[in-house]
Amino acid sequence: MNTERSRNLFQKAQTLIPGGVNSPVRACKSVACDPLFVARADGAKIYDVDGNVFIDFLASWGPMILGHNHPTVVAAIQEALAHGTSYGAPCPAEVELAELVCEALPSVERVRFVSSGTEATMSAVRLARGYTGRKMVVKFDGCYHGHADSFLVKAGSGIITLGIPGSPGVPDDIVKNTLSIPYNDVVTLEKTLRDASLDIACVIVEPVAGNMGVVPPAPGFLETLRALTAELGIVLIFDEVITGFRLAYGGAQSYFGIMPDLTCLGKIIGGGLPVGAYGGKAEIMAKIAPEGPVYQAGTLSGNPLAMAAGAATLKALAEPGFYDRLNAKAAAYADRLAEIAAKHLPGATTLNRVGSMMTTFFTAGPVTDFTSAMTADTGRYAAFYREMLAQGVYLAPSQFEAAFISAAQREEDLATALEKTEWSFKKLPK
Ligand code: KE4
Repeated sequence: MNTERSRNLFQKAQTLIPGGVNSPVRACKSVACDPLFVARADGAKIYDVDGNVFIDFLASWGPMILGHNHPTVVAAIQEALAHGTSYGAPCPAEVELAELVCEALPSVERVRFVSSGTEATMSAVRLARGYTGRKMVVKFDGCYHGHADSFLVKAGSGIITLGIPGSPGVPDDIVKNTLSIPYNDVVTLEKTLRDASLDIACVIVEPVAGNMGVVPPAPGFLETLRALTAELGIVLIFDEVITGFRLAYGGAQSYFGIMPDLTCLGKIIGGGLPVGAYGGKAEIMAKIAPEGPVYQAGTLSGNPLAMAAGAATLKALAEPGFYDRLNAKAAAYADRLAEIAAKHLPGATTLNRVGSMMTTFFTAGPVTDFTSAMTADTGRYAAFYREMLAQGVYLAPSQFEAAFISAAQREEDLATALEKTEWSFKKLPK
């Protein structure tokens, strides 16, 4: 595969941008290859600057559930563009997207838009602390909620991918107010939440973990979490930056029937443009400035182009049967993928899937939490990733991320990807 232009661009980028990338996991360090520079994307395909074509399973880390360049999303952005790009003032598009989000998510009565998932989660935690007057934040090992100081404690995504224990620059004074406990461990969860000395403001959870690879909630885990936080007056925050509008039109909270107090969103609700959001109970959201005293702000919050892209995306996702079709396609693909893996690496892989998000772990499994996820053979995943890339299939450059099925992938795309998967498994050292 010719990658000359990417190599030249990467060389120049590294003289200007730390690691040559604007987000660490894109540097492909954990899969031991240099990143390809993308020229364009369309439908189910990614095209790099050297003319190589890939079937895309990264979906820009989740947002591109419709596929790239969806005609109605592009048209909505183009129409908005004709009216300007940013006003720094309220605009009708913000109200339209807010209405779509509040109608879609059963627990969200009021919503505030920001420009990234990180902004959404950091604001939700500040709000929970302001609302309860308490300090401690409880998160789960391997879950990632963006890069705000409070969250860089045993976090997932790029933190485990790069093997960073936490992050320098986060003062102990901040870290001491974040407690990370094992995902899916209801005994530790109950013991922790009932410890009155901890002064817990909130628990933030990925209702389906996507940042240690895909790890579903164990039966009863979310139910226990909801019951305990309700009993103890602790704010329950669902970080649905990945699962929001991914698992169902109503997100994980509809998929599992568990209602959080606050929900964080990102990725899909921007339709590929920068949007995050946090929302939930009106009583809690009323504490946010200018209505209440908890401050949060943003120059590009509610950006008209991003709002238009988000609204067009949600309207397309609201089509009857969209998720039934997407999740059925994902299930069929995952079944074949698991068969191929078991045939070529018997007892050495395990596939976790919820809806259209999945991870093939290179370990016997089961993978139910951070500790079991960490048994994965990241060297073998890296070899698999490189072979799949050479075969024209674009996966997440990390064992600890998700692969996504999109509406744009046709049966022939998935059939081709499965052929390439079998070829790649055959080439892996046993
Ligand atoms: P952003 O600030 O990256 O928009 O969102 C942070 C975030 C919050 N919550 C969850 C559950 C998330 O998955 C994320 C970001 N996801 C990672 C990949 N899993 C983004 C990719 C990257 O960091 O480059």
